[in-house]
Amino acid sequence: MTRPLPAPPDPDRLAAFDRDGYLILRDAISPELREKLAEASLRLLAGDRTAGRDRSTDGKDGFRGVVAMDDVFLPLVANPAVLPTIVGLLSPNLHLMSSNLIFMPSIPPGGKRTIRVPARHGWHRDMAAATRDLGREKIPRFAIKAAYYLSDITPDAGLTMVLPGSSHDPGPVSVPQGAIDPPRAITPDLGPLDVLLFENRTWHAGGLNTSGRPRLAVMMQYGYRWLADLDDPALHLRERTDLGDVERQLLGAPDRNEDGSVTHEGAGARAVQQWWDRVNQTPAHSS
Ligand SMILES: O=C(O)CCC(=O)C(=O)O
Repeated sequence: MTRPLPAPPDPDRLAAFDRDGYLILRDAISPELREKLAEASLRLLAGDRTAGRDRSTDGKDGFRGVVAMDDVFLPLVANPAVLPTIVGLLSPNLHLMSSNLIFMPSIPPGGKRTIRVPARHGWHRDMAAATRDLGREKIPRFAIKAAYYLSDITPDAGLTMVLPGSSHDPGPVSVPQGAIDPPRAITPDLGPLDVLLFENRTWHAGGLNTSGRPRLAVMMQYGYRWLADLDDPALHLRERTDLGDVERQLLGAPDRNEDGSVTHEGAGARAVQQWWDRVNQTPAHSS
């Protein structure tokens, strides 16, 4: 399947991500898609499905692997407004490690919380298991999340907070006593159609949602193909004729020939590599 080629990533934005550990890409989805994504998310959450369900503390709910649960999420897999920047920051040898729907309820006035309190402030880097195995000084940029927010965006909506520049700081993050956020933490200035990119080393936390409405987000996490999926395998999606080779790679196509025989390591990255070569003649950036 051929689709129009997107613009190459802006080098200044790649440099800003290297420096800050996060980046906002404006107008990454259309209002129509956003509405459909929100509807599909609420449908899933209203159902009794347990496979991939991710319920946690303080009423948080969600799913891992939503791209395999409703086709509405599929346009996010290789979103042309986002993928060039992700490839520019990682390499073409990547796949989608997770598509994670997160429902965060609003905290009622005076409501008790168990996280995002001084004793458990909730600031973290992603990929804790890799950090345990390798040590926090040695963790490189492994993966990038593209976070889309599907509910009303207001200052009290509880968007993800980030600590600018913290991808270079092994931590632990320093939060003053009695507080729940480090002093330079920010809530990114996002519009409804924007996407927030941040990497595994960026210190971040879900903000406090006191808006009176649930906060809905979908986080698409892209990482190198040699990192394990966090979602259940979506083998059926790779058979779909309405998806292209780029999507198939991102959905986990292995290093195999068309007849199923084994080919050389990394061959499964050919689709994004060829796409990237056409999008951008400069070599993929690595950090
Ligand atoms: O829900 C959020 O805003 C934060 C989510 C988060 O911390 C994560 O995905 O690692």
